[in-house]
Parts: sequence; C-alpha cells; structure tokens
Amino acid sequence: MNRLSHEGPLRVLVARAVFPDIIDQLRAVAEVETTLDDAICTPEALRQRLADKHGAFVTGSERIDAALLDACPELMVVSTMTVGVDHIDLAACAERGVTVTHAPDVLTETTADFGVALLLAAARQIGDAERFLRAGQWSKWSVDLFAGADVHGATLGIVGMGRIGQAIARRAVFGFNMRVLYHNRKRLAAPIEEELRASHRDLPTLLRESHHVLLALPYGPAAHHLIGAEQLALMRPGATLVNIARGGVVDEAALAQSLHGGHLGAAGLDVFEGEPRVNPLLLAAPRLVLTPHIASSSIPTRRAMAQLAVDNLVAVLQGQPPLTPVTG
Ligand code: 8YV
Repeated sequence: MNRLSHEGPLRVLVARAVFPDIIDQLRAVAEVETTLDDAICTPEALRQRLADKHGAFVTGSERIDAALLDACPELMVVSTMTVGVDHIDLAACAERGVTVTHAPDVLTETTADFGVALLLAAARQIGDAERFLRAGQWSKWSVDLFAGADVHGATLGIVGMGRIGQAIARRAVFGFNMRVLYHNRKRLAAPIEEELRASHRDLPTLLRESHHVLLALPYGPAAHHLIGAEQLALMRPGATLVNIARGGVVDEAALAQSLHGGHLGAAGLDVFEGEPRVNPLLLAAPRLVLTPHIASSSIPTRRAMAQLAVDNLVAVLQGQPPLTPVTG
C-alpha cells in the first residue's frame, strides 16, 4: 500500500498537545494519535510515530524532511498550524505526492498587533525600564530616564510586505501617523500602495531612510542573514530593528555588536536562529526586547490556527481540496 492507493482506517499523528476539543474533530475521519506531555519529538521519535500515519498535524517545531518522508510511505498530508513553512521541505513533499497545507490569514491581525507592540517596547525601552523598576533601582525621576525614540510620525521600513507586513503598515499609517516604506520581492499593486500610503524602496535605501525597520518576510535561503553587519551599518544611528519573521534573517552576533557599539538605538526580537536556544550575545546586549516566538499567541488566534490545520487535514483525508494549500 502506498499513499496513492489507500484502503482501511486512516491514521493521523498530532505531534504536539493542541486544544483537545479541536483535535477531537479529527476522530470523525481518522484514528488519532496525540501527545499529552507536549514534548518535542526527536527526529527519530517523530519518524517512528509517523511511520504508519496518513496525516500529520504539526507546528513549526517539527522538521519535515526527505528522510522523514521516506520513512512514512503512507503519508498523504502534512498540515502545519503555522503560516511559515520553512520547517518543511516542500520539494521533497511534492516529489512524493504529499500535500502540504498551512495556516495563513487567521493569524495576520494578531501577529501585526504584536509587531507594533514589539516596536513600541523596543523604541521606548519598556523591557529595560521594567527590569530597572523591579530591581529596586528607581530612586528618582530624571529628565532622560529611559528616554527612547518616538514611534508616531516616524518612518517605518517594512521588509516583507505580505499579509502581515500590510496589516502592520495599516496600523502604522492610520494609528501612528507614520510614513511607510517597504521592500518586497514583488511590488504591490498601485491601489494597495495608495491605500497603505506605502512607498517601495530597495533594501539599502529603506535601511538608510527608516527610523524603525520591521522584518516580516518569509524565511528561506535567500533571506538568510539578510540583515548583517553591512546592513545594520546602513541604518540610521539610533534606529530600531524588529524581527517577527524568523531568527535566521538576522545575523545575531552583528546585531548584538551594533547594540553594544551604540549605533542601533534598540531592537526587538520574537524569533531566534536555533530557538528555543537564545544566543548568549543577545542576552547580554543592551536596549533589546526579547520574546519567545509569541507573535501569533492570542487564545482566539491560536485556536483559529489549530482549527484551520484540522479543517485542512479533514479535507485532504476525505479526498477534497485543502482550504489553504501551500502553493509555489
Ligand atoms: C507560530 C509562526 O506560532 O505561523 C508562523 O509561521 O511563526 C507562528 O505563528 C510558530 O511558528 C509556532 O511554531
């Protein structure tokens, strides 16, 4: 039997502990193996647990590569509850006829909210200020106490102008009266540029002109260390860098150095290369807000992401087209 000629009961692995009431919906179409302790499987354990399955419900923590797929001959569909798919080898899935689905749209607004929150927290030094207060170091009001940069009225450069980048642009323009520049593989259609009052720039120009730079692009080899020492040096003195994309977009050592050297005003990171491990250079860097990959983490949004992942699995396992396949 292979994935193209299935008979008998369908089997699905839910690789992490996810809202049980949503996962229960899968039981109408398949036998479901779940995990109760939410441990992240080693690659070997994932291979073993997925070996006889037809469907996989995964998060960004599970790596789906060719070796894994070869060990799972019956696998028909990988459904990730994330929008990003850098943890999945799409070419290897396509070669083996495995459908891949993801969870766009449902997390756009929540993630955009968080991007703005991280920008505000970094530019206004909220993390450092809170630690200072809690440590009992606040002895007097001072004119320059945690005096940061203004966000309202400033120029925001958005790198990656997809759904999330555009939702951030809307907040920046209409909520904070910012001027928005953007850099994207594809230029937006003129009516969208007009609606968002956003102007396209090449990356070096965007970096030079922006007071705050926010990264919201998909990750892949072309985006690896897109922001390194050279790009950081192009940014305005005192500028802010915010990364809600993937850790690998930023050269973390170069970022730590720029913060230590005082060129960059502040930074906010929600994502890290090699997360959940965080580069010690970042932990020691000043004026840096760090959060544990939680941009999409509101309860309604995490539920909507899980629901969409389940809906995609059910559709494919029932021989119907998925709602949100990964395309291109
Ligand atoms: C997820 C994300 O929380 O959807 C994505 O691509 O980055 C986040 O929304 C994360 O990937 C969970 O693993």
